[in-house]
Amino acid sequence: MGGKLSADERAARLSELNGWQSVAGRDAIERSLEFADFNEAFGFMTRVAIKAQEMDHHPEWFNVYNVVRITLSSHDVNGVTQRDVELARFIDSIANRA
Ligand code: H2B
Repeated sequence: MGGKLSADERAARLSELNGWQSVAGRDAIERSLEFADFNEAFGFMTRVAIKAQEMDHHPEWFNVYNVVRITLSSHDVNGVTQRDVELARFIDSIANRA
């Protein structure tokens, strides 16, 4: 289970996601999200953290006040896998409710 997605598979999955793009020079995907304020941003991050812990699959992320920038990559294979797509889908599903 769970090897790196091929370039075609990755492009197909990216097109189904919301606002994700490939990272230049690295096999990873990223999305930036903007919230009303820090409280909403951190509430969102808390929900993602709980999901990441359940999945045992963790984001790389950067937060300044109301902005959260997330990079997803599977460190064990150094590339994008179905686990990253699953976490990205979860992030998309809660982003609009934040
Ligand atoms: N997160 C990500 N993004 N990639 C991994 O390979 C990974 C992880 N491995 N979270 C997990 C934790 C591993 O280190 C533990 C030991 O299961």
